[in-house]
Amino acid sequence: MTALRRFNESAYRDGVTKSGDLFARALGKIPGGVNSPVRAFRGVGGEPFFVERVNGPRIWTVDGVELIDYVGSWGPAILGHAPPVVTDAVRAAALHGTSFGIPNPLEVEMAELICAWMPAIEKVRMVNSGTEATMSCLRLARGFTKRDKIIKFAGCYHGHADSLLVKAGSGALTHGQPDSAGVPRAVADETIVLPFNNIEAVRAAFRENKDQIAAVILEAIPANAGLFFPREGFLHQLQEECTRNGALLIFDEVMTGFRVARGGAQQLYGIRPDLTALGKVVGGGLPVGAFGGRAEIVGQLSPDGPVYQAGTLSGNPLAMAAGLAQLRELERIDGWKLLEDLGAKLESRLADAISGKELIFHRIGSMFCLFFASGPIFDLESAQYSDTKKFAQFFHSCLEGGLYFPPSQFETAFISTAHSDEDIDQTARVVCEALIKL
Ligand code: HOZ
Repeated sequence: MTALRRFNESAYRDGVTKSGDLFARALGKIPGGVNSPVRAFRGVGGEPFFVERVNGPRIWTVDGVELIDYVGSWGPAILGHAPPVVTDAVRAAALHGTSFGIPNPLEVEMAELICAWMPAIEKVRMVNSGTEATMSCLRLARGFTKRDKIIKFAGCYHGHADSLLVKAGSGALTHGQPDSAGVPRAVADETIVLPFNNIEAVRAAFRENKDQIAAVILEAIPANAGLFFPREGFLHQLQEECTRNGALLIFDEVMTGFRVARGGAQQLYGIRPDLTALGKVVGGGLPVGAFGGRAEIVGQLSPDGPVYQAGTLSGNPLAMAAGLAQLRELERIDGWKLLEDLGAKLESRLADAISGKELIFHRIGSMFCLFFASGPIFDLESAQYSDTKKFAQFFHSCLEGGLYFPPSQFETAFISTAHSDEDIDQTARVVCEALIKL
């Protein structure tokens, strides 16, 4: 890779950059200069850069800096950026119109594909974001069970709906605001927050709130407070507790769905959740989410049932075309095997640099995260032992070396099928150098 320019060139130190100018203008008109807080670099210091174009595993900034990207648009870009199968599908669909607001055949194809790949989803509805998907799962669970309370886990992030912005991960955690202002107390009070991987806490919550809990929602593989994993048996125990107590189990697979395996985390762990929320990969880079599950529950949605949910752009033909093209290509190339091989290669290249240090490398397939701690890390509290100052130094060293990782300790990096073996070698070299400099 040739870095046309690097972040440590004098022009960047002096702030005379197109990105700098754009950010100054953005600050005047956009809160924080960004349209989503995770982009703001506040967790690592400095200013975000602006991007002109992306292709495969690479991004080019407006100042001509070339970077190998491990953010992947925060998850959707599993085939890399602008894969021709997706851009061709979007172009072809756009020629037939960008939005109908009337059923279109691609929605049916998408619903059939999702239900085939995730058998726990017997019926599915398309929405426009992961937030909409999780929010709609909660309403559906409350409508179905006729109960109000939900259990979530500290550090899990399920988008920015009111009930879920309590001890949330991702940008909320990065910016030290895991409980958002503006969420009515009465709403937050219906959310019971527990430590991840602690089944005794779940049992106690069910005892103390008998017949009041509608659902337990979780990221089966939490990826918004760094990346950590469910302990052996935890997910099955959760399912047993939900069944015993008449509550629904909701898997938020916005990050893991169609990424960690064709059938997501639920396939890997052999669990059939009652409801599943999807986003990111399913949309091929367009704004898409989906939620679904047992037909008996999803059948409560309007117009069949009393739970209302709607959307002008839901099932949008461009978005369906992009998502279908991406998913079918992933299957054609056996993308999950490729991603595992690339991830394993990166992990093995980093092993020596990490072993024996206060560093923990967590990876599942193409998702990974480096903690600056001695571990073990299995919940929000243990993740917060990571040294975020060291992470910030590491992030900037890598950026100068031509790598773009998520600008926060409390996010997860993504490999795409477009990353080559050479990209992984180069990444490992830069990461090892960055670790030596700490
Ligand atoms: N859900 C993304 C990963 N934490 C963040 C996307 C965003 O908030 O912009």
